[in-house]
Amino acid sequence: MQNEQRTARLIAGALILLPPTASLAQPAHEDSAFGLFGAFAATEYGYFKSRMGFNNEQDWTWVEDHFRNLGAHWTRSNLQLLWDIVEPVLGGGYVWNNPMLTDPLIRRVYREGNEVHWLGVFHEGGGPIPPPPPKQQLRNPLSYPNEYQAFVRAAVERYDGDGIDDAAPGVWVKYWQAGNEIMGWQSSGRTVDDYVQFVRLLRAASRAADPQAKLVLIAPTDGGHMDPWLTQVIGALASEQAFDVIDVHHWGAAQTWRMPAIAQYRQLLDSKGLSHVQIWSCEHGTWQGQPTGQPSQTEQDQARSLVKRYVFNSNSGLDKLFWNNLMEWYQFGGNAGSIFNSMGLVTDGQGPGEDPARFNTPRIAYWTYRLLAARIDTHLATRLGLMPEVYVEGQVYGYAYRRASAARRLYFLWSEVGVRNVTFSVGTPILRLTNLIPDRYGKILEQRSLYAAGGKVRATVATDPVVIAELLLGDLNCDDAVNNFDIDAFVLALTDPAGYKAAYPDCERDLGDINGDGVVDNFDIDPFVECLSQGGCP
Ligand SMILES: [Ca+2]
Ligand SMILES: [Ca+2]
Ligand SMILES: [Ca+2]
Repeated sequence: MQNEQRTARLIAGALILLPPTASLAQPAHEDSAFGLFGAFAATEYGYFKSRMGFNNEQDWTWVEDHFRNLGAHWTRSNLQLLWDIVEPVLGGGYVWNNPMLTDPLIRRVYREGNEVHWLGVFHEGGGPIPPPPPKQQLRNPLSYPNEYQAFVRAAVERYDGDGIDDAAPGVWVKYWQAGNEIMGWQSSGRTVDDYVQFVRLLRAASRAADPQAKLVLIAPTDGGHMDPWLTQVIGALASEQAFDVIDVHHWGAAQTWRMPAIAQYRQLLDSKGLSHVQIWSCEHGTWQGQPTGQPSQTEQDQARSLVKRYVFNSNSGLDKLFWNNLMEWYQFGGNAGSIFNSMGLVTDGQGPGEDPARFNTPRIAYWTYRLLAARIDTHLATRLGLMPEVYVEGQVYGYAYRRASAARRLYFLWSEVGVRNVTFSVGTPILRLTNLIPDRYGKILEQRSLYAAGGKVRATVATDPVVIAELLLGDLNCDDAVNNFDIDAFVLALTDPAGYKAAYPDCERDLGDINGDGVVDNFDIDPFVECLSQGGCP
């Protein structure tokens, strides 16, 4: 206790010594792997906002609530750093509050308590403008390198959170993307060499404003194979410390959950001395419904694919995945059958194969995303990789994680070929299986305890991905520790099994079988007290 008081005094003293302008504002969870693409927007989601009667502020409140509920910590939007929008007349000054709401939107993302990070995309320019159109053609940054660098410096300085020329306290943008997608760069006739030049301009200008600024490269739109255009860019810039992240967009039908390019990019980057460069997928999704010319997919299909997209690809080297989207677009690009009308974690009920009665309700994939984020986000678990005891290529997949809060493991498993029995080594005698595909209200449909024998557990896996969690003996309240907070739960488990089940629905009464004789009874009391005194059961 004395030590705690001393520590508290030291912390209080240190806080007083900090100058008032010091940046304490960095939102938590920069390492999070869970993002949502395009969630905070200015001119998008018109159909949804109009039906809800939302203005942008109300829409952003709706968005924030969902981020918190989902456990998402990243977002990205393409349109707030369109040079022509922010600086409509060259040399005529920057308009930060413009039709794309650059200032209000970024400030809102960083509102206190949100714990959301924004990836800012410096639009590649040089081609036709996305709607709404103030002009037909965007300026090509390469045609005005000095003016473009001045714009980049001003934008990074405004949102970097260093207390100098900042838009608002709390805004903390550290990652900037050099263009959206490769196609947009190519369609205006620009080459790999032109792009390399663009990256150099951006790198120098962003670092001049913020030495910590990180750069993300422009994205290819298929994770099926490496994009030769991008590999040329990586090769040209490899020796310059010019970028920190590559981005690979990936959608497709539910069964195209694998991104084989991720492992290949990882190998390429490592081979060029770029092992610090991360790989993100900042636009990523699959649909529910039947977009034009595409297979019909159920909400379950979408949710199953979401688990595999996260678990398989992150185990191949993917560091972040941004789902495309929270609320979905309506008639994307004027196309009523676009796949992008039907990918949202929350549906608008519009689009082929969607249920109109489901307007503004979470799809099953929403609940699945939430279940995953609460278990495997970067601050909660460490990847241990493929489970060789169960893995059969094309048939059964299994990946292990170690939880940060305790030395116990989580196992994610699914089968591509129907029901399969698997047996694998585990570290605890009791485990809990949870099916990651709940019902449309988020209710878990399958959850049961598994018991190891001889250090191995046997489980049945099928189409729905499941997580099997090692449980801590004596941790009757399932908070990952064995201590005095477990006493009430232990007493309840001992005296009132039904009451225990009602009070701790996600925990397991058998964790009170401390002496391992198969029943929870008075003979477990003495060993339980011993567990408490030792901070854990032997
Ligand atoms: Ca600044
Ligand atoms: Ca829709
Ligand atoms: Ca406990």
